[in-house]
Amino acid sequence: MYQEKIEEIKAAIAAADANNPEQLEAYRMEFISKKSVVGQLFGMMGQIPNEEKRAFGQLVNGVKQAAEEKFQELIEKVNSGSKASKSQEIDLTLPPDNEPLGSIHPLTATRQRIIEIFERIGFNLSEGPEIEDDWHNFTALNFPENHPAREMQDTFFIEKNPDIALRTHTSSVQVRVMENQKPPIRTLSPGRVYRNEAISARAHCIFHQVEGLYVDENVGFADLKNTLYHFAKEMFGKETKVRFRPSYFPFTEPSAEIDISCLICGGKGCNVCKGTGWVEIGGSGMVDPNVLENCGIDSKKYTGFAFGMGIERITMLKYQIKDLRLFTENDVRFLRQFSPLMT
Ligand code: 2NL
Repeated sequence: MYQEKIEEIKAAIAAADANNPEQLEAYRMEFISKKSVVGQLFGMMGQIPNEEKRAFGQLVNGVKQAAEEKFQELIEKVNSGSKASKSQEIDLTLPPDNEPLGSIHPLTATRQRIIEIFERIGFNLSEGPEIEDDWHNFTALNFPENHPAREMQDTFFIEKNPDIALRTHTSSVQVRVMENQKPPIRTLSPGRVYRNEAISARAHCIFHQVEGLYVDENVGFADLKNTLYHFAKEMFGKETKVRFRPSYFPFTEPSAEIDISCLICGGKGCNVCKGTGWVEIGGSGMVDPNVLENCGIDSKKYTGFAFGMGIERITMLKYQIKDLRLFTENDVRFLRQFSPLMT
């Protein structure tokens, strides 16, 4: 009696077909799962007379194997069918999806523009470590032993005695260039610098600087002024005026603060320039002979000028950004405003 039922199931397995995952699952339920017709055959073992159990067991196992082989066959069929249809869906002649592009960070755009201006007049780029020793960040640059910049409240020290700190300016890079190269030197050092300051709209403990250095025979203050005139006109427009105010830095003598005519009012006086008509863009000076000697350059033969500017400051002036914190908050509403910027 069961022989007949088994033949029926075998025929049903042989005739079964599946063209998609749903039909495959229906097949599994009908012929593979515990509750399937094949599963139920095993449950019948109890009712089979002992002398027939062996023959019955062999038959049922045969059905089970046939059901599983067919299942593998159908899985392969469904899988290869779906692959074929998917590859047919791809049209290689279509243009690619437009991935949304980010925008250039305003500090990157400013840095690239500054680099471009100076590269065109013969400056090359130099880079150096952000973690510096005392010599390259302070001592070689003529900072006296008791200078306030050497205090814990101004500089992030990593180790004391010997002192290792996060560089407070990129002058340290230029010290390294002077130690390793012979004049003529014309180099530009952009980079990140660190100072131990409370974060506010006007100050941050991490910011970016670009410094320039020119060392050769007969380099004078007129070269410094003309180089920075050229830079200001290229960067801010040819109507821009430049003035130098006497100042002091440990590493230059004489030293001068660099001001440009206010970009907003053109010099008449407004709230951006606080009524003065001028805004400061950086500092400069003739490299102190002590600094040249510290770096192994003969100060009797060679002279040089140097300058430094804050990239955040230049960017804020150029785009009228009022709060320094916007540069690091990564708010896309701020960043997207610069999407048309090209370098
Ligand atoms: C500022 C002022 C300045 C320098 C940086 C310099 C570098 C060497 C030797 C001498 Cl290796 N000077 N750099 C000179 C004058 C001013 O920066 O206000 N920066 C934001």
